[in-house]
Amino acid sequence: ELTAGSVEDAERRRLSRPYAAVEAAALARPAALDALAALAPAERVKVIAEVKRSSPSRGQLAEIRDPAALASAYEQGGASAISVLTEERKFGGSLADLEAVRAAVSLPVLRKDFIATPYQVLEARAAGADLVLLIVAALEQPLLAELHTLILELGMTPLVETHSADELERAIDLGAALIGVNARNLSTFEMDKNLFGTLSERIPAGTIKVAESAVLSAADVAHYRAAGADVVLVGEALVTSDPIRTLSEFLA
Ligand code: IGP
Repeated sequence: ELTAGSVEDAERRRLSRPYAAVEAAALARPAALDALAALAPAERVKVIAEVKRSSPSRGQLAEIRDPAALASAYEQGGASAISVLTEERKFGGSLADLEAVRAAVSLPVLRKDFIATPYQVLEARAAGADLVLLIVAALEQPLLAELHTLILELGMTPLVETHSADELERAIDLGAALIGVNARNLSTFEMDKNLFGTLSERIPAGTIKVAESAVLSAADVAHYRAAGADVVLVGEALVTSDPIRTLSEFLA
């Protein structure tokens, strides 16, 4: 039986897992799934569906008792990949959520977190992630480049998140194949639904373009699609509704 204490103990053991052990676990995983193939531009927009309990801007969004069941619903509803928030303090997520989702679906899975160290990238692969988010605003260019390279070396796909023309230039300098534009400013939480359209024309041909955040309706999906999005990343709208029905509206 799991008590609060035993969960904390498990967490402490996990956090203290030495680098070499995490690296060994990462290398022992079956190969990562090909996320670029899964998200490749197609006649229809694609959806990355997010398992998201809470956020600092919106508080608790949903009580997700079974992240694996939610992810299976996303898969059944036609999502092309699953994003799992693993940040614990503000988003209520965990690597355990990611592992549970990985075991439940055959779609590529994204570790969504504030990644700032190689250790976290290894943890992602050890938990079964196929993609890892890199937030340009949070990383100096040399560290961003180092993490980008490590993700590729582990056979995973970096999703490089931007929120300005300067950040987009830095993502392009990396040679990123999958670039996101987040409508939400992560410092002020301000939302700009038109930012994607402003930046997307500067994204080089051959790059997969992801519009992140502020997708609440089929009209929002159409708005991003018209502005050139290959993929939309959706959290709140899915966890606060019947996800299969909402996905069918978004993908109609
Ligand atoms: C999903 P929304 O508005 O659909 O719930 O947003 C996703 O874009 C958002 O969770 C997100 C995020 C992030 C969260 C985008 N970038 C970086 C944490 C960290």
